[in-house]
Amino acid sequence: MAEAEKKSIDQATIEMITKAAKDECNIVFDRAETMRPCPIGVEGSCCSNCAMGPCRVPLPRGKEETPEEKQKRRGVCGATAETISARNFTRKIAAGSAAHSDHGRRVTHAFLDIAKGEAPGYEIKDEQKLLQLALDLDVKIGDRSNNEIAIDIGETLLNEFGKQEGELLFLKRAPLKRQEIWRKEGVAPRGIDREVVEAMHRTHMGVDQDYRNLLLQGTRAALADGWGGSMIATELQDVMFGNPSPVASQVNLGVLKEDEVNLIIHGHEPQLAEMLAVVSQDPKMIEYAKSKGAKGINLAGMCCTANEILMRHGVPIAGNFLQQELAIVTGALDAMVVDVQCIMQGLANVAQCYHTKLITTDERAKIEGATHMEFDDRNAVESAKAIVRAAIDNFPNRDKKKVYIPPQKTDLIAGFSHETINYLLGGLFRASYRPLNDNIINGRIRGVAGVVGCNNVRVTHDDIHVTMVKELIKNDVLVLQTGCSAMACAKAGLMVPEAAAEYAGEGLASVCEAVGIPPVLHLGACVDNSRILIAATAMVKDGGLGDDISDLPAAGAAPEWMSEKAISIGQYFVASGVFTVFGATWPTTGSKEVTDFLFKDMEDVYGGKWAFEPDPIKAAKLMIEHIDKKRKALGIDKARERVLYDMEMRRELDAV
Ligand code: XCC
Ligand code: SF4
Repeated sequence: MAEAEKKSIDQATIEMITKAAKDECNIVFDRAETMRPCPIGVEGSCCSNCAMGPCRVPLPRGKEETPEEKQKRRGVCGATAETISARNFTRKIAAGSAAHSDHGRRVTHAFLDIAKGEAPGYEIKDEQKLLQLALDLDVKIGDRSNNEIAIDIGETLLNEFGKQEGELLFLKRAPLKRQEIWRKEGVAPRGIDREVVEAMHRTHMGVDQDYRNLLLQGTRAALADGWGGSMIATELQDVMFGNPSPVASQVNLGVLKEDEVNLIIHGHEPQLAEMLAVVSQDPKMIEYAKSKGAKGINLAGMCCTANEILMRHGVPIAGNFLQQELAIVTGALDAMVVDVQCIMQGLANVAQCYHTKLITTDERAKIEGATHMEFDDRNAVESAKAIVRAAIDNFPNRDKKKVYIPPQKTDLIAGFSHETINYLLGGLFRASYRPLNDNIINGRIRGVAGVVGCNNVRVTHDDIHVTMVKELIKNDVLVLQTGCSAMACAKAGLMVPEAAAEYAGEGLASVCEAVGIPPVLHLGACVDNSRILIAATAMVKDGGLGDDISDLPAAGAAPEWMSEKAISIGQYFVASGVFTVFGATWPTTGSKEVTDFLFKDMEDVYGGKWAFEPDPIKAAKLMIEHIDKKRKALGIDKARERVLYDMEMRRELDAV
């Protein structure tokens, strides 16, 4: 096998890795070879929280440790491997929660600007969701205008970030039993910022030095993400930009066009992307592009910003996390426009090998060597136009000899918000999760899995996602996806209705075919993992599947994770009652106690727990085992056997 073919299962990616080598351009796949992971850091056993260190407390290799030796395995301050491991894990959660929540905060500010009429070009698009939110938050509706209601909603939610006492308001959306667990354990978040700050404080040198107590705060900071910052982001984005509904599009580097100005928007926040989607279709802009010799303007997305505008506008996706540099390697990308998160600094370097203009747009995320063109949502149209113009101006600078766009692009259907799943399954007039629950109870659908998260260059790109998801749907597990994982499976052709017949088990396929949905549903960006929490809660409330999220035949996974945000997501899923399996690498292997707490003890309290399994088939099996365990506890395991028996008989009859 050629070197590049070990690095990805995606043909476009393989071709671009080969092209980068030919063009002598250093990319992430090369850097991963020269930069090997630190063996001590990778197991979570390095502390650099004060200047007496960094201290390394790795497990002794190749031999059992005596209790005396373990006693001595400490940092200079006396911190144990447990403390160091739990501190590092908690800090990852804090960073992940901070990232999602600061995104949520920025969205809330934009929402308020729009409601106050200070952000021309935007409007409240989804009135129904606005009113629903008002009801949820006890905001008066009466005969007030949408904007008046929105101002109250915006202010109420903005207050969630700096709140010092009480509880986050969205916790009330969870099943009652779940809320009680959180209160009893003392992990109900008080305010979003407060939990992140407290996590940073408690992990500072010489503060919290009991790993259980540290992880408790980690849980609280994670819940402040899932049921706080991320949920606020999703809700307000939907109200401002429209609740997603099923939409057809395409994914992979082949969506770039040789004869048009190619502009990619990459990162996470949708405000600029929304405006770019509008401005890039402006006839005057297209005219301008033509004056430079291009046939039009081609906007595509990358990473989660891509998911946002895919879900709402059907804007095509150029690729997932590990393809960001490769988009530039095509030689056909005129501007790479970035906002925040998951933006590799390597982009600046790769852009120098080609003509691509790298444009940063957020004051929180500048990159040396990039052009900074700040985006201001109060002056959105003009800001976005300036960016599109810069891309157009760069079109004539393409070096034609260096242009090669790989042909791969795959069709997909995206846009499955919690509400659309509701309508699709229940019908417009009696929207409900009843049919989904019924099909789980009668066994056609075995259970539900959320497969989410990043790419990680330490494993074969996309391979782990696709292998795991294929195994799950083959076993009649309906898969809900977000993030870069969704893109991996979309590229592999799993997000079209026809995939049901080709890849899904008979039970799942029969339901998908009846409703006309793919067996793998795209729910959006990583902040939209909050949609999975809401969907899970709706399933509980609809009845027949227990009275808590932890009773559902459901599981979660992030098989190629790399970001700290993924750790925060995993922790809030586990603390919400979901069995969650991560692949690639596990950051607490340096402490048996901390790992046992996460992999075993958490289940006693929260009904959910972590697992680590890098092999995607084995990981899928763990998820299926868990789903079957829950089916059994609900007393619906027999129903499934009947369904399978029926199908067997049908097949035999067909054969006659
Ligand atoms: Fe980033 Fe969200 Fe991970 Fe992809 S999946 S690499 S976090 S873009 Ni969220
Ligand atoms: Fe070492 Fe303790 Fe300082 Fe960490 S806090 S670097 S373990 S002395």
